Amino acid sequence: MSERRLRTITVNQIGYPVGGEKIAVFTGAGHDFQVVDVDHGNVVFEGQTGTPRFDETSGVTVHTGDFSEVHAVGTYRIEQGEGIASASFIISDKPYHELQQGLLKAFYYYRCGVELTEEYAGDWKHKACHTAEGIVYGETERRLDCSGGWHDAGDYGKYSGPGAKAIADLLLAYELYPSDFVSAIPIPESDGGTPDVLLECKVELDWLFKMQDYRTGGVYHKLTTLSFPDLDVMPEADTADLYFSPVSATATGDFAGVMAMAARIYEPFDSAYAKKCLDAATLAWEWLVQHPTAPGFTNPPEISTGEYGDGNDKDERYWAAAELYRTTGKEEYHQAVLQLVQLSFSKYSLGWADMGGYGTLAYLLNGEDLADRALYASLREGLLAEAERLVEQSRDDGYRISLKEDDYIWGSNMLVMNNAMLLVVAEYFSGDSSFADCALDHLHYLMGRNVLDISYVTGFGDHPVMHPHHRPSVGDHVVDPVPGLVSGGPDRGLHDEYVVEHLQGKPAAQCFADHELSYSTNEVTIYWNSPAVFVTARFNQ
Ligand code: G3I
Ligand code: 9MR
Ligand code: ZN
Repeated sequence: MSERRLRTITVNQIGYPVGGEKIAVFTGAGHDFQVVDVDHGNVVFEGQTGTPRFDETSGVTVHTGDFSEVHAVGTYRIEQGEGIASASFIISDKPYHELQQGLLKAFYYYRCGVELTEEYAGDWKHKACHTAEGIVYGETERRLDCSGGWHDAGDYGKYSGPGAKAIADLLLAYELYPSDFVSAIPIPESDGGTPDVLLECKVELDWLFKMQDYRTGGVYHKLTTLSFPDLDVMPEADTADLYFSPVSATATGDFAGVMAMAARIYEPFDSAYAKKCLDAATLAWEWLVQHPTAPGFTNPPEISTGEYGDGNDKDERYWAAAELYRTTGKEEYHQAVLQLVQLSFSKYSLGWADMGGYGTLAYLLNGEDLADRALYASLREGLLAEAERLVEQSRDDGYRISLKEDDYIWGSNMLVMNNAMLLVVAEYFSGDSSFADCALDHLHYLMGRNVLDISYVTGFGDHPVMHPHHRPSVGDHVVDPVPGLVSGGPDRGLHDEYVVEHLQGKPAAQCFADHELSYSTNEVTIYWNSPAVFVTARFNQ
């Protein structure tokens, strides 16, 4: 990682919406600051920062400067005399339009099994990859088509549960904010009719169908080579055999949930496809009913790729039941929700392992009239209480986000965006815009208002991540990484050799290395991008 002098004034490197709060975070000594119009060179606002305080998670003393009074659309910079300046940023009605498009376009770059053509991928084009049939682990004679979908991350594995989370975020974003998905990305399938977000999700759904064992309804946990290929291997050069790992209850629950959701959302565009989704969801549900208890997935001995282990499958079952109820209205699924909701798991989490939040959202979005009144009220109340807790935690944080010190885990940026998503949903159900303000603070953090003055999205902001642990970006010899990818972010657990060597003793929010070897802090995944699409969609309203 090249050493770079950190700026002492950090901002969202994209910018701020015209209305609402605009805050920069300062770490230097001076308190007076000016907002300068970059195009005209004049000072448009002068202010003073507030009382400094030490922020433990970031390890710096911070103070904030409020320039919410600047309302004119334009490009600005914050300055504090000679040589001290922030990144330049815009103030506009929809500052995050391109960002949202870029975050969504990332899924095209993650595509597997097809050529990424110059027309759509530019310099990041590559040949079709992973087109051979996969071997069903433990059934050497059985080979099945497994092409398509999205690569999971910086590796080329394809994992059913994480894929379902990514689709769920994108479909929820579309469901709540359809007007933000009108412009073409574009992708090869763009037809001006079906929104691109649905066409892109169909790529992953089409692959997910192949992960279901039609004989039983169970869903294979993942599809990967036995071990990870080297870091500079392009997708089309990764030709080792692919294996379907065994069926798991978590994958099957996620599959049922996302397919039931897709059945509802694709119905107006393609009812035959919607029926196919619902049939697959129903079959998966039958597997779950027949396997009321199942051990958590662990890698077979020969397989060392991502495990995505998760010992609790109640949350995935709950999500499946809630989506099936919402889509079909059938009482059996309602009864299943009422039973599952009593079990022990988080009802508000949106992580790849903890999918209970999606069940709760499905139940609430279905409306009070079709719900058990008491359960509806308690889930709604619980959601708002959780959001309120996030707001309070954010008040205590120097960079105004809800992560506490021990929340800086592998993929902490997923937590940043998941929490923002929950806040946005709380606004949706309560109409209380203070939840949205707090969610926006989380986006500001992601885009540069953080102790490392870095935009965690490749290709966006004036100091973005440049060296993600992403095999195509390492192997393609193009200087810039594939754009629009959300990096995992600081992980205080120091889970790879590179950070163990370089980041000992750093405060939590500084446990990040923009280095391709740091897979535990600087990898990218589809399910870190997807909640960011949801959040930006809200702020493009
Ligand atoms: O939840 C616990 C928390 O309670 C505890 O306080 C904390 C302390 O470290 O750990 C938390 O668990 C972490 C877990 O992620 C949370 O989701 C584990 O430490 C951490 O090791 C685990 O990391 C996962 C990582 O794989 C290693 O298993 C990431 O979530 C997961 O996103 C990542 O996924 C990989 C795939 O395996 C392969 N493909 C790339 C992908 C991204 O790196
Ligand atoms: O590249 C792999 C990455 O996608 C995974 O998230 C990570 C953790 O499972 O592992 C990476 O592979 C590394 C392996 O675990 C250890 N040797 C170095 C590999 C990176 O090239
Ligand atoms: Zn591939």
